[in-house]
Amino acid sequence: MSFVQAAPQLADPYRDDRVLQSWLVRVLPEAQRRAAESDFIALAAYAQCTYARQTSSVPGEPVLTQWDVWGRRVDRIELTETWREGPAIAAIHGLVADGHDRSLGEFARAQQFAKVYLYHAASAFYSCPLAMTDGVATTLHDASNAKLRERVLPHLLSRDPAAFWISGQWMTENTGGSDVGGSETKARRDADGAWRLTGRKWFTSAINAEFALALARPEGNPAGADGLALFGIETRDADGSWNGIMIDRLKDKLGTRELPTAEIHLHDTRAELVGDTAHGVRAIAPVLQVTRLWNAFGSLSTMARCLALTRDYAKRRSVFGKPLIEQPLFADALAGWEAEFEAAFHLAMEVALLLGRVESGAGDERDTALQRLLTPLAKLWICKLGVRIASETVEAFGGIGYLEDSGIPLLLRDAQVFPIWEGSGNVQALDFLRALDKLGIEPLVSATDAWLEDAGGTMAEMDARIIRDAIRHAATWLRDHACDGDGLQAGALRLATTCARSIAAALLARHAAWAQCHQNDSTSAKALQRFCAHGLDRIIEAS
Ligand code: MFK
Repeated sequence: MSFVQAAPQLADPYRDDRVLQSWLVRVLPEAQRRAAESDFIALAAYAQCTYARQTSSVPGEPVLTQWDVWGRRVDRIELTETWREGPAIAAIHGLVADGHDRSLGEFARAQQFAKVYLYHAASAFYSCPLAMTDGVATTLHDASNAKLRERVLPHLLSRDPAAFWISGQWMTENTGGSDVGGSETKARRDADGAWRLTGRKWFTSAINAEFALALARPEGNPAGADGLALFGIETRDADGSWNGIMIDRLKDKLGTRELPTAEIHLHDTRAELVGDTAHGVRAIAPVLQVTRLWNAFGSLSTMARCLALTRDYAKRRSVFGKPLIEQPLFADALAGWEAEFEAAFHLAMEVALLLGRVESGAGDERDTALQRLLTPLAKLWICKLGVRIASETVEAFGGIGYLEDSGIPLLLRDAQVFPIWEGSGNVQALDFLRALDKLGIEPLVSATDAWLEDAGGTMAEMDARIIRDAIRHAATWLRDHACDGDGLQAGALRLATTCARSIAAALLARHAAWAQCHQNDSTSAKALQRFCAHGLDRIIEAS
């Protein structure tokens, strides 16, 4: 028989992930880590199970049936197998609940996002509604409508699959997803004082959700973002029929194809005010902050999957007399991507830690500022990096990587959603400017110094200097452009990328020093050198 190439095998996403394992030991208190370990192991096993399913069958897609055989409008959606499994996996392993579990203290978010990292690549984007559910729960904690809060929150945070609800977030309309102030959906009060929404929502992902938050403009309110109010909607009536919602069609997307994303019309849909009759964009901001962190973790999870498959394949694939992994050029390229991934991992995890610290009350003003500043940076840089690493993965597999039934093209198509979902890279860069305007860049400069201080003498002096210089260059550039609105906007992406990479490098340096000292492992230190050699400073690319 002629030669047949051995297919790659997916290593254990928990036990065989050096970066995750080392981070868990350094950061999570031992008792908490041991308590969460059965969930980590189960989520990794589930990932291997869905990978086997994915590579042995054609992936399904949701199916919308608008009319039944008798001519009744039903808008019924059939979900794929992985989606039908989603509620039980999410509830039992606390993928949303952990982040809001005060008994986990300041590490609640860190534990939650370690699980999200393990689950996302297995989830066929069931992680999307979980991200929105998490963001909506975060918003509802502070909702002044206590009745709504007390009725809905227990469902969103339930660990019981039978009681668990997912939530959508309906912001984007035909007018667009970035400039939300142009939204056209109207809100009016009916005779008995209940709010009714009418309009068209254009990108409603997970339309099977039991609940949604939506922006709409109460009658008489002014145009623009401030005239919008935030509403909560239970999507179904008590008899299971839709609450004034018509599904026009499911979107035909490049990726995320198991995720039912719909165009819908609202016709007098019953809704409840979350709080104020205006300032809805401000009210929905916590949803954006949380889902943007989920985006970063989704991208990280995809990168981890890409790199694990590439590494395994490179051991099985022999060319020009030896395995690919032993070919110096291939090994060098892979080490470069692994270094980028590792730095990204430490940035995302730091944001998760900061969020947990702030929400649990353990954080101070500096933590609050850092969490606000680092969220758009993590979303921006990590989501773009995911696309590049997925693209390199396709290339590493050569012709097979270009074939659908290898499962590899799916990684690239799915990765492409991260820079778009919940605001493009440019929107994140502008959000970073918005945050800098309120908080200044000093928290980033002093935090970078502190992390490098923690890294101490174990790191190369040259790398420490490169990192310090890059973040200071960003601060100088910002000061020089303070009175130049157009220049500031034009350079926002370069500024944000410089800051993201400098901070990721400082965080990797801190971890590398710890791993060298406590685990006698210099792999992270080598990754740091490699990452710094790629360059941190994107501002110099200007003009
Ligand atoms: C897996 C899924 C697959 C499905 C495919 C997905 C395809 C993509 C579908 C989409 O449409 S995704 C796009 C979703 N849209 C977004 O993520 C929104 C993007 N736009 C923004 O993020 C804008 O910055 C935003 C609408 C939030 C605000 O812009 P505005 O209208 O110019 O408002 P403004 O005045 O800057 O901010 C209003 C208030 O919110 C301010 O508070 P104050 O009134 O107290 O001053 C801001 O400080 C506050 N705010 C804005 N962004 C914030 C924030 N607060 C905290 N954190 C933030 N990030």
